[in-house]
Amino acid sequence: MCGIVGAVSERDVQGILLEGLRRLEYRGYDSAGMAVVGSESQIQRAREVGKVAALADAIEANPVAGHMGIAHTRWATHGEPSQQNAHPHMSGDRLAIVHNGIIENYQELRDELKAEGYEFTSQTDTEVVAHLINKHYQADKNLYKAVKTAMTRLRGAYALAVVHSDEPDHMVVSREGSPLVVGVGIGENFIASDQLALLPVTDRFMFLEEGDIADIRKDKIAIEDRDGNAVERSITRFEHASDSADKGEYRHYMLKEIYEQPKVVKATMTGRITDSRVLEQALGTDAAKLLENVRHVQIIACGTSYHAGMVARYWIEELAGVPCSVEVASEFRYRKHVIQQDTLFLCISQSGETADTLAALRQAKKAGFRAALAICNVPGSSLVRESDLVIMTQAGPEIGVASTKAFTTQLVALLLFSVALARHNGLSEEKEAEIVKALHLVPGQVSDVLALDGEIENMSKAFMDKNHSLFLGRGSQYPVAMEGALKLKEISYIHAEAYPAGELKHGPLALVDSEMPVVTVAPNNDLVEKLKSNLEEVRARGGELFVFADKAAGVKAEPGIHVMQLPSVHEITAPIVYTVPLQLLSYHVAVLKGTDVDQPRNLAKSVTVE
Ligand code: HGA
Repeated sequence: MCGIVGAVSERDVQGILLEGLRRLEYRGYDSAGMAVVGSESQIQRAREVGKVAALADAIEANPVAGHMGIAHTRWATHGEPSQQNAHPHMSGDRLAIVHNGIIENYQELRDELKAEGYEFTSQTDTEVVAHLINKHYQADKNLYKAVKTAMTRLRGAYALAVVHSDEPDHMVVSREGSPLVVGVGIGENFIASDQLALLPVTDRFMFLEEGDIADIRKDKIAIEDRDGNAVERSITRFEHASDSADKGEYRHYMLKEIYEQPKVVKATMTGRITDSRVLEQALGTDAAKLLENVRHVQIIACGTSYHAGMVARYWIEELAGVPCSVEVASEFRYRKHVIQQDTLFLCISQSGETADTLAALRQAKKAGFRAALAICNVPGSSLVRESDLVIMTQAGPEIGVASTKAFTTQLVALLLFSVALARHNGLSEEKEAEIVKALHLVPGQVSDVLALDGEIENMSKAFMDKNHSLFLGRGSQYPVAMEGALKLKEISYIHAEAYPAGELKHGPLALVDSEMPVVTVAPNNDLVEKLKSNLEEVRARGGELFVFADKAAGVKAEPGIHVMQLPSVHEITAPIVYTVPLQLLSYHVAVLKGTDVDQPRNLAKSVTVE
């Protein structure tokens, strides 16, 4: 997830670009660079390996002054972090480009361009784009046209910003699959991967849409959509309420974080999928090599992250046909294990500092696993630094102790991983396209569930004076039930247990009576008929049922059975969507009980102790 930033102004842009990069460092931090068109209409470039601070030092020693420039902080996907591979990339000495994303057909384009005499100085896919644009520039010396023509050849995901020193008064930007926002100034304009990068210079933003190309001048912004129509993109003001460290209009951080899910779930897939494919290299430069011969996956995590791992086991075994074990870190680290050959170690932690998970990772690195992959929300955390591959979730800071958006974004990251692994194990293109299409629908489906908040709040009244509850699910919904029960325990202090519904009759059914509400998640999968029989078992003992179900599942409301209809979702993505009503239910029960929702008793957010 690289970060790009650009500015066209009356003033020197170096400081604006550097500050933008510092604010984008959460997206990438293995190298950074900047290219500025100077007063003599020549491009000056600085690139450094490491953090933005290293670039800042380099620029202080050798300034790159000018009124227009582009800058980049990198998280390598093609080619190791090195100065040669750092952006901006140039074609000749007059054209420079920064890029966030992955060009899937870069090898084919690279061969073609090499045959035409273009020389490559990096291993990146980005340099291919630089030469491709330059090639088209030669035809009629028009940067805008050259970028537009080049776009027709690019497959994959990208946000691009391009400058040419012969056209020193504008830059051309475009996006497909990776985010790009235009910051609107007075007598100056900006672009960036994220509006946060530009807050020191503007609070007015235009969000480019997929396939857009834009001409950015200091006093003019012109945008065309993918069909070549001139379009206006509305200007929105940055609302401080949407700042992550602020509760805004919400009563609690937890509620705000539940409501952020459509946005952050989308952010976690953006740039990593096309319409129909997962971009494997978005998982890291070496992803293909490391995933190729994986014969077993060992997942390690704690708490909510452990539940995410349990969902992933269903995906990994079903889609990839690769055996997968899941274990809590505090157990794993204190026992002897037999490591099967070619096992991938996968650890999941929101903070990346969870003591037990970190200790397990450190053991694993000595123990002969094939490689370690981390799924994490905090860039630069210990887990991220110490793993071979990393998939960052894009949840933004999570402040409520009870995890919500971190969980659903972990699920998205795990599904991307499962599909990438499955591709090495015979997943058909059709099946991959079906899953990716289903993923694209998830943010909208989560919003639909949020619209049921009022009804769920109503439902929550039935739990207020209860001391115990059961949560049931089958298949990949069993871990969803576990996560629902954990949420209720954590913030409302009601004892909640989750069971695979088929286990009821082996014991817990003895507990069921009118004082024991039973919550069930029932998407319309092939286990639904079996689940309905389990519900009958509860009903026959006087238990009150609260069922979150797909309409097509045919669960009927009747006395003692409360049914909340959820949108129809694909079976694979259902765990992500079905988590949300359970979060809302716990939240409302806790509010009714008057507990401290954001900081429940006895618990801490980042568990950095054993
Ligand atoms: N493929 C480019 C950009 C990487 C990126 O956007 N990472 O998130 C590179 O490897 O430099």
